[in-house]
Amino acid sequence: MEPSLIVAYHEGWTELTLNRPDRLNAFNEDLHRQLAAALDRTADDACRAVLLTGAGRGFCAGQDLGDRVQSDAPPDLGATIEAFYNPLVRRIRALRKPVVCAVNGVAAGAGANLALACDIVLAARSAKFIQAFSKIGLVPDSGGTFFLPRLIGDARARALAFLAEPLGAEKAEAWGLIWKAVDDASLMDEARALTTHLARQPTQGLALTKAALNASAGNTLDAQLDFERDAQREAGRTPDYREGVRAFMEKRQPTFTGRPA
Ligand code: T3D
Repeated sequence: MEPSLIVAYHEGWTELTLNRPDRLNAFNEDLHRQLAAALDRTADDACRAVLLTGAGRGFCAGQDLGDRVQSDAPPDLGATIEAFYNPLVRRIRALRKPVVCAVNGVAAGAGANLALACDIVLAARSAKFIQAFSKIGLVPDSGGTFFLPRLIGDARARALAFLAEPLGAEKAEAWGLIWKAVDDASLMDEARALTTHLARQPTQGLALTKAALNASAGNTLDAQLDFERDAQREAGRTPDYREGVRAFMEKRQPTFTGRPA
């Protein structure tokens, strides 16, 4: 049987491919468990960046609704959010390395918000983002109500959430929802080149930058200034900072190891 997640190890980075293409990579429990375990393995220092994408013509269609055909009692969706979707978003945000998402096709429901939880999102020009929840009476989850207004503003967030209209990749880029829309044919080359580049950068510094940006959403300016001070103190102790300064002074390219202080 095909694995629901394909894991490919490269030098310094890991590529994770959601692999249920006949269901547009919708999540069942097996895929959740596989992805959680794979993300936990990327915490290893040897992995300095992660690339997430989908197999086939879709990125991810959110929850597999085939598993939600109701019998008599309604399901407790709060329990599955608590068990699977919330931990997934938390894992990605807490990972001390950049997570790139290559949205290769439609990203709907929790699939769209999974992409938004990643650090840098590239999307194929033909890809679409759909807050599909309202069509089945649900609420945007997996951080949708957090990420959308912060990325694109309240007016657009409300319309996308209430109307579930598809948002094309180019408009998503223009609105600031994602980093970049790229030609379909070059998506994976660009995404892999970007992830390879990130895997050679000062990993500890990027981890601290990620933590600072994560924290800024809930902080006052004062608290954020304190956070930056502490993060900078930690970054200043890393071998990569020393190497970066030396390389600059010696007018050569730095070689970063990603090692902690
Ligand atoms: O339940 C909980 O635990 C709570 C958490 C919820 C999180 C959520 O994500 S809720 C939202 C769930 N997702 C959706 O509502 C999206 C459903 N899918 C669609 O609306 C459409 O499929 C798309 C707009 C994403 C793509 O449309 P299109 O026309 O390109 O493809 P299609 O023909 O609809 O889908 C292709 C196949 O994938 C099809 O199967 P078939 O007919 O070829 O055998 C379709 O049934 C299947 N598929 C697509 N999405 C899902 C799915 N099967 C199960 N679950 C899906 N979510």
